[in-house]
Amino acid sequence: MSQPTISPKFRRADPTAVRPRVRRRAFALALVLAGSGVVLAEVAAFAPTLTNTAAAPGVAPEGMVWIPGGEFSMGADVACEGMCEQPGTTRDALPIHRVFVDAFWMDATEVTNEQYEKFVTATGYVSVAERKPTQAEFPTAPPENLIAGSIVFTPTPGPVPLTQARWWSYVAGACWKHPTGPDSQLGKAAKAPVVHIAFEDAEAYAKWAGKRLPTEAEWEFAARGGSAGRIFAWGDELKPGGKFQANIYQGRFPVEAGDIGEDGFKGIAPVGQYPPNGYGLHDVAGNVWEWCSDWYRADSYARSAAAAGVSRNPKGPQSSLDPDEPGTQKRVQRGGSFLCTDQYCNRYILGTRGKGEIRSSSNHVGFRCVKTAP
Ligand SMILES: [Ca+2]
Ligand SMILES: [Cu+2]
Repeated sequence: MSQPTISPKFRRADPTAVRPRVRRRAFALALVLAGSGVVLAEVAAFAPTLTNTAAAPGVAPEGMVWIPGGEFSMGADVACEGMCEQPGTTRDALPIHRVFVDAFWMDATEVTNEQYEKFVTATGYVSVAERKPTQAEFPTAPPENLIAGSIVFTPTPGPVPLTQARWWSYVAGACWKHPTGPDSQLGKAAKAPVVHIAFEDAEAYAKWAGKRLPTEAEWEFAARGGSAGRIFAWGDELKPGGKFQANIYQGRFPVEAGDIGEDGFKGIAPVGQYPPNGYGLHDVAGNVWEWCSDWYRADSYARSAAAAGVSRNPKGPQSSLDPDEPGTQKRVQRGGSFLCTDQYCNRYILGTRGKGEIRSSSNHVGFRCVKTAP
């Protein structure tokens, strides 16, 4: 048990980034990566994706699609204004650097409640959010705080400063079966992505299913769908032809009745409601964040780029370091969620990175799995 200093009330790190205006960085720029000690004279631009040519080895496992692998440019180079640079949409997603990944199978959609329930029925698995935190794990927490639960998005009565994330509540009894608390029902949401999944829950499911979590590089290669340098998984326009391509957030954030659902969904959506990307993957942007197997470090890309050459099948750094919360152990999360909005956090932008404390869960984090090709 790993988080002795953090009250279970505050296990989850807040999502980050504020008020972006998306535009592409047109020129190389001088960049000092805080904390890394690495100073780069310029940021490399995107280069074409070199897709492996080997065909899929036989029929895809149920619900999975073939990701051919290859060499690609990893990272994000959109620029933004205002509060966006604290901590910045792309600050940890630079520099753009070349990476090679082998082929693999990937779940076409996020893991659903229905799928997760099969796992629980077969194994009796109890998720982190369902376990009562112990005094041994949280020696400084008042006993009354040691209650099983998870973090739930709680809209505010009115507008609030976006510099403090006041829209998260620790809700006793919230878990995958009860996404917004004990009074909520699983039944209606069989095809919705499972949420309130801590890292070890996702790993346990993957192991049971004979799969694993994607590395961050695999996830991004797959999300790019064979293209290179796009701002979004579907192109460079947020709403091509006026149509949303992902379940994100429209309306005033994060107020009550603020989520107006112009994209077809207020809150979470069932999986697969939007067109798939070039590899047949649904919802690689929006809906729920997806765990990756890599430890999160803000300077991972600077370290990869400093190593020179093409990084082959990278598995991420050996340990976690988020300068915003140096004491916490975080893994990478990707894709953004139904709460992402350009007013606050626009990590539906392809190549941007998220992170989560490994034993924390919330109602906008889920996962999908991959399987190594034979
Ligand atoms: Ca929406
Ligand atoms: Cu976001």
